[in-house]
Amino acid sequence: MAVYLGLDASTQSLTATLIEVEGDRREVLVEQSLVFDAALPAYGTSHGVIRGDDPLIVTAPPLMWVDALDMMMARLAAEWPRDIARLTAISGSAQQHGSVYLNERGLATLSDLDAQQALTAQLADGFSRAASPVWMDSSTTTECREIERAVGGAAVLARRTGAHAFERFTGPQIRAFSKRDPRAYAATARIHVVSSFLASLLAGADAPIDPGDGSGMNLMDLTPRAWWPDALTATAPDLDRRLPRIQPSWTVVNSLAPYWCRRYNLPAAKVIAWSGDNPCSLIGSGLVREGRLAVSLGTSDTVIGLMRDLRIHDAGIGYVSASPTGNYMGTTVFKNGSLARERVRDRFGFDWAAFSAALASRPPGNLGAMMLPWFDPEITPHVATPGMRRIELDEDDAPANVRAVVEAQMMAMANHTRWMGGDPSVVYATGGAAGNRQVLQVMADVFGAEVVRSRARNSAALGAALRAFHADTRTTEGSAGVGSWDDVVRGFTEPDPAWRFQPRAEAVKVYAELRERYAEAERAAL
Ligand code: XUL
Repeated sequence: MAVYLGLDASTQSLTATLIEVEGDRREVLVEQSLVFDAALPAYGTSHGVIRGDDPLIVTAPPLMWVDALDMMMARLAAEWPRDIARLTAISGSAQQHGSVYLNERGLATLSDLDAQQALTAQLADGFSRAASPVWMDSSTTTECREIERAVGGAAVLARRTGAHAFERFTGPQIRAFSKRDPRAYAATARIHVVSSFLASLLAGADAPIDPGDGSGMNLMDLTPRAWWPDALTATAPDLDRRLPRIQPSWTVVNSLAPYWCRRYNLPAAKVIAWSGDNPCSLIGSGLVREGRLAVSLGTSDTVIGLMRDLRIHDAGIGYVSASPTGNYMGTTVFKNGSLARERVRDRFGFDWAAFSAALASRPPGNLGAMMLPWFDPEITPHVATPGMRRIELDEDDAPANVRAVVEAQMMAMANHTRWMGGDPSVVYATGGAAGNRQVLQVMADVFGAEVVRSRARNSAALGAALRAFHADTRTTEGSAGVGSWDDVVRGFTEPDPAWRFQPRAEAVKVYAELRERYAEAERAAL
């Protein structure tokens, strides 16, 4: 019986999902997380990141991700040796856009890992940049405009790469680094995204970037799924030789490096290319057909959906990526996700149960009280100068503030994701806050669609495990292989019957009007 491992290196934690597949028998064996702040306090992160004096700059130590991977593999091998002995293939998912800068030594170390020494010791001096910029960084507005101008405008860039230049995207981040620290840039031999970096460590080889994560860089030509020379030239000198190759999401990079096999007694499983967390969530939520959306309520709130045909939003809301199924997908990100909900919760000294009770104590529409929840700089809509705004909202009224933050988030998501394919018939809720029934009822009422939740707690890690399964059955000689993506996800992604929420007609009517008012308030504030 084959066992597949999916890892998800998200902003705040590393999660491992082990699944077993044997014909129609499909089972999640293990779901384990390691939270960076708690498990690896020496790196000094808060919520997985480091913020300095400049609120626009947000980074994470790449060595922390290395440490976490080592720790997780050791734990899996020690605690589930019998399952791990049947490990057939591994893939992974990682927060998108973040970049890792290796010097010559670091690049050489990838293919020469020594099983006698911890990974961190071998890689400690392998970076030309100690701090990796992550998706929460919004310090590169100047570079975004420079890149757009150099390629002939924002619309040209979007048509080629799927996106206007976004501050967090890897290309603008690389440009900023090459300008701010040209010597360190010159000492950079390889620039990986988080996903391809971690895949490289498992494979003991320089792993490719898959087209799903490559789409989050403002550097890849979306149709041929290859680096776009104009974007490379517009971004930084000699970038071509610093980037890994782009290869399909189902590429077998190598077998698990001897480091892992010797050190933890792991089998030489296939290492499949990693992808971004949103492309992996698409699979792990079962969004292998159009007309379904997934809303992930995590550090960021992210809305994704499969697209058969390429559709670009002209005004630069959201972006289009290559999907791991071989099609396209739309992604729209709202940065003020769980941190905004936590701010409101903490301001009134609530725990999540009290937060839910407060939410349920106010009617749909919140008696007209509204919030623009831009505690941090916002991605959608673009808000450079943060600041939460209240509209007819008493700042000391706890239930009203709780309802206001949740309604605002849901209305912003519903309004700004229409471009991805119209109103969805069903919304799959995932992520931490999807465990809150009151929040999901608001989501159903605002979207006017059924909201469901699947049994898997981490759709990105599950999606990575399912991609490992898919790639393995494609490549196993003599195997019939899986017929379709519907077959791949079958038995893992069906909605949990205990977690289905129907839109309520009265509330849907209230929100239809309120969504217009909310859009108006956004326009007025900007
Ligand atoms: C996607 C995005 C975030 C990160 C972190 O564009 O910025 O969703 O992938 O999860």
